[in-house]
Amino acid sequence: MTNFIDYVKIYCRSGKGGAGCMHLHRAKYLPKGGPDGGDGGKGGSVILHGNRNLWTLLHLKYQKHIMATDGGRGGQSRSFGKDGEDKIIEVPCGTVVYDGETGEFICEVKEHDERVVLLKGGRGGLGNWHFRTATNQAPRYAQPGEPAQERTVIMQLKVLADVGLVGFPNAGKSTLLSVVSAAKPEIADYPFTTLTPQLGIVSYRDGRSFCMADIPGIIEGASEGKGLGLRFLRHIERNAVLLFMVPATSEDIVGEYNILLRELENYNPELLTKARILAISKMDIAQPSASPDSSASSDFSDFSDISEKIGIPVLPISSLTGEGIAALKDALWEELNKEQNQVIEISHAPIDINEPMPNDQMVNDQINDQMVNDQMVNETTIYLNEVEEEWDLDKYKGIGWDE
Ligand SMILES: Nc1nc2c(ncn2[C@@H]2O[C@H](COP(=O)(O)OP(=O)(O)OP(=O)(O)O)[C@@H](O)[C@H]2O)c(=O)[nH]1
Ligand SMILES: [Mg+2]
Repeated sequence: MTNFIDYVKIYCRSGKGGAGCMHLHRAKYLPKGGPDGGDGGKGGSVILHGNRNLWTLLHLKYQKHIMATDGGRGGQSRSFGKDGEDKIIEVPCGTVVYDGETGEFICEVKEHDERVVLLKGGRGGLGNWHFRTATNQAPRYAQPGEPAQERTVIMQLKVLADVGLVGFPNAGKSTLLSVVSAAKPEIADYPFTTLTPQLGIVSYRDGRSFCMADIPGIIEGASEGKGLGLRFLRHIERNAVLLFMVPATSEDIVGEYNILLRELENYNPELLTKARILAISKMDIAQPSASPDSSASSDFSDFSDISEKIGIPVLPISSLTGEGIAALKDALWEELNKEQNQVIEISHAPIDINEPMPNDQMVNDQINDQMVNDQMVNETTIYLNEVEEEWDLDKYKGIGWDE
């Protein structure tokens, strides 16, 4: 569980453009050879690149700075400066980028191989050769390069899955994932067993399959930060269908369902536009209810009254005995293939930048132990030791750029 990182904060900077060259050609027999200063090179850009082989932002965890290189200066004899090198950041599909200072949404990378320019490199300045005119045959100025762009960004991973599991701790979410897919999530009889989202591929009939995400349990108040809920709620933003889960042993199934629904709504009201199914889990240990007004039905196979009340399909299941699992898969598959459920777009509300670096408190220690000797740390050390070059526009004073 320790290596799932879905939140990183990184300072990024593109390369500035190289300055154009101011040079007047002189040779023994050509004392007034004219201007021949070449152009500066383009600064490197910082580019995000979607990579479906990545499932977390772990590889960026220790990366505090990512900087593309500057363009080279132009030279005499109209020689061009070298272009700066782009910095490509490999990210898992589903990475959303926010401004680290304002929390505003900047961009997202959804598909494999998708490239998004996060910060553009500065253009190189023109050499003085470009500025020769009939009236000014020896221009003594050249353009400076365009400045670099810099920004501190927060990257969040929002897992892309077809079905997201929503339920209180201990509802049996991980157990379900373990029986419908090859995933091996931790399962135990205490709340908050699952601390990080897990994905599993559920194989369906005829070689078809869909992806299911198990997220940590949600409790009342999760949308305000209670429990582990809030920081993981974003992982269901991208799901097409939400599978709610309430154990059959619950005293008030509808009540629990409504609490979960309210938490999602508080977090992002758009979540309620997604298709929902309610699975009543642990049917094998359910007891017939004596009290007639309890929501737990005395006839176990019939949850139509609940279904009617909440307006979504309700299916009883037991991960232990396998009861109802096939029917549940059918229902999920049906929902996934409905036209209106295809679109899983959702707008990314600005984030609260004061939210503590989520995984830090929880997983930091384990990760530190695990990775101190890891190459990733060594790589970062280089970054941290790198001396930041002062970049100062004063040296271009009086020439070129419109001030
Ligand atoms: N009898 C029975 N027990 C179940 C069933 N499904 C899950 N359990 C038990 O319920 C307990 C909790 O299951 P988990 O799958 O870990 O629950 P979870 O919803 O993932 O819980 P968190 O990760 O803490 O949110 C475990 O002891 C499971 O063995 C079921 O269908 N029948
Ligand atoms: Mg779990």
